[in-house]
Amino acid sequence: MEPAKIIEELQKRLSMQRFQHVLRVTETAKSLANMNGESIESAETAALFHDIAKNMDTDKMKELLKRHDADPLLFKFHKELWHAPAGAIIAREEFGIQDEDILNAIRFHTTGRAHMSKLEMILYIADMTEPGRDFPEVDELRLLSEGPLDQAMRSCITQTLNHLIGKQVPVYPDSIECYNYFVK
Ligand code: DGI
Ligand code: FE
Ligand code: FE
Ligand code: FE
Repeated sequence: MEPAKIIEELQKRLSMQRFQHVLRVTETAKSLANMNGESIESAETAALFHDIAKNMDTDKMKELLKRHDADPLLFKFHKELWHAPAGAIIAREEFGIQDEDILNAIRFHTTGRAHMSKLEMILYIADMTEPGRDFPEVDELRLLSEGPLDQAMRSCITQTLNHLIGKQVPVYPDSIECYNYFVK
């Protein structure tokens, strides 16, 4: 799908701040794809769609997920986790994206998971290290993102888990499985 068409649609659905984040993630993801011999076009499509459901009404998002047989466990966790699988559904149903790797990158961009593909890692790392992100550890993660993807991913998911545990919020099983997979 033409990036310009997706961008037009994003502007209708997202706040200006969120839209700008998506553009920065997209540039970061394309650069990571280029460095790692992965399809730049796939990285661009996955990144453009990744937060498309971020500003969606919570009840509508829940309804959409239920209609598409999402894992009921999701609803026992914070609604922050819902926009990722909802985004994958929207990309497929409304925009005709069929590439499973792209859809999985969108679906797992918030939690990560075990056995992530290169594209999935690229989107996760890009989302976390885009130039607008500002937390104490981000510069180290940016440096690591210039090296092997699995090593950068290990540090990113460790940072996420540390952050969640520091806040004493529940950690979704996919996030824990992701951590276990990458530290092994
Ligand atoms: O949508 P973004 O803000 O660009 O970033 P994101 O989709 O990676 O993360 C959204 C939020 O989800 C972020 O505040 C961290 C949180 N999160 C990630 N993994 C988990 C989680 N929250 C809980 N409760 N459990 C998780 O496993
Ligand atoms: Fe997100
Ligand atoms: Fe993220
Ligand atoms: Fe994001």
